[in-house]
Amino acid sequence: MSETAPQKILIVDDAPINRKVLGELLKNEHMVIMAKSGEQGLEKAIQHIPDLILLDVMMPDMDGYEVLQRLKANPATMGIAVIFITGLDRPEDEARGLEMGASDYITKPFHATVVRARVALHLRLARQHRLLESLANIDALTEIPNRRQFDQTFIYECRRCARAACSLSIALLDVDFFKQYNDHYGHAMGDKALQGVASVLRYGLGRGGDMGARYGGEEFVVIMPDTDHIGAVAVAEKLRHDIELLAFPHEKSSVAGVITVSIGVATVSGEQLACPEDILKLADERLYLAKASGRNKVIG
Ligand code: GH3
Ligand code: MG
Ligand code: MG
Repeated sequence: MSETAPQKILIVDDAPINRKVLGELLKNEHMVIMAKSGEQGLEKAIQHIPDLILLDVMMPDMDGYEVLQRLKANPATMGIAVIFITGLDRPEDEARGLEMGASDYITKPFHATVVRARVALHLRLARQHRLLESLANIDALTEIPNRRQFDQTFIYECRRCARAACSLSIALLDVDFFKQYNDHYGHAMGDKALQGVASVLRYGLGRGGDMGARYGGEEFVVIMPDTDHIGAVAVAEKLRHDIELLAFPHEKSSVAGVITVSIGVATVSGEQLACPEDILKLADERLYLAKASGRNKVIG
């Protein structure tokens, strides 16, 4: 994102006059999105992922504290800065808002210049925060999500799938005979091959909710929420095939003469979702079976 791209601000307030005043104040410099209830605020936050949210506290359907709590519970929205703009001016209200994770607290009636200045400050901080986040969550070599990002998303998806009573699938991929590849072609070529495998995970996953990450070394992992076992094995099989089609020559591989991967797939639902480690263990056991039974295979 360029430094000059306009940043998105979501204003959540049930009073039309407040939305109008704040909108007028900010619309020339920023992209402004409006929501007239807490529920709609959450929907629009997920839909637009704004850089900043100006949040009213007292709203009839869902108050601002609850909206904030829900934003903070969702990895997709937890990083968004939230400023409360509220008529509640008791110190304990302000302290509560800040303790719950709001970035700032502005009491009404507000001064236009102060709102503008604080919005500018938090947008600046949001930019810096996002840059650090992406550095912390993206693998430097392959530029796909790293283990840290995977761990966060995995725990979140396990909880979400448990609540929604759906199944969650995981695929663990490991490059076949990669030590020999490095030994024969050199570490720099090894790095290129890992970038190739990562590009298949980045572009070859069909559904928006699926996420491929570098799990470590020459191992990769794919999370497939709301995906049953048959569907997950089909996705894994497609990935295996696409990686083979990259056709990175690997003359020391006895499997196919090109870079290949072995994949273990596990699907869980219901109570099993309470133990994320077990899902990974199951996928890992199947990956081991795929290795033991000849490599360049999917075992589900
Ligand atoms: P298998 O088919 O059983 O998986 O055998 P393997 O040789 O792939 O497995 P092993 O675990 O023995 O070797 C993994 C190799 O991956 C060793 C390690 O040096 C290499 N590797 C791990 N991370 C990187 C990396 O970032 N770049 C490069 N070039 N190599 C890496
Ligand atoms: Mg390995
Ligand atoms: Mg390997």
